[in-house]
Amino acid sequence: MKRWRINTLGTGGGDAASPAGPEGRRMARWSSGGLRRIVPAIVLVVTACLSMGAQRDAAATLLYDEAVSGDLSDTPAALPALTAGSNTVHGSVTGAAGGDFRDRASFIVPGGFVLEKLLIIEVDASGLHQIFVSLLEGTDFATAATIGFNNLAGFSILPSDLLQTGAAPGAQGPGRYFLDIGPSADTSSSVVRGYTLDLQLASVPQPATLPLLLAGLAGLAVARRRRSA
Ligand SMILES: [Ca+2]
Repeated sequence: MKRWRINTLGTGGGDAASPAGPEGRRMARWSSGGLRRIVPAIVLVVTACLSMGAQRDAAATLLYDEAVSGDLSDTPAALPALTAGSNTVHGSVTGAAGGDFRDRASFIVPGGFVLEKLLIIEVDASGLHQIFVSLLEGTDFATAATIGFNNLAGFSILPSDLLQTGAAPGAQGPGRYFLDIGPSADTSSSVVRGYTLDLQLASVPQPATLPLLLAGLAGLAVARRRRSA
């Protein structure tokens, strides 16, 4: 590990090597007042950066893993509640009909949030991306309408955002949604096609907070003008 050595500046007048005159006084000021002011500021910035990183990490949730919670089947299972940030779903399908031919699941986008991205971040099928992912919206799967579809046959560039491919429906507001995942090519082959999806949930500013914010800013401006008058 590399060691950093900090050259401390003279703290008193006893060091013969310390420059005298204005230069010396300037350095002395740096060592006493300047450093005292700067060091807490640096600590604050570093702490803020670290805590931001921690929040990002905390926002990455493994929402569902077939290896842990069981195979998703033709009947859509309700996924756990999404949280703001990344919500990953990890599973696999095969091409053999009657086997693990479909993975279906439902999830809710709660009020005040949007599904900002639906990323297909990983597909494992011997280098071939032979799956499709559909996003549907509705109260139940039988009548739900398809709003996004991504067919990953062949070599696709990942991650791929389903909300920005095909018809590119864009961010989706509050409601009930369904995922429908299956093999898109070589459908008679029993090769296992693993996948990882990332459902990215983002909060939207409430319309009521904007007028409040503007009123607060206007109040501050008036108060400042009165004070200066
Ligand atoms: Ca599965």
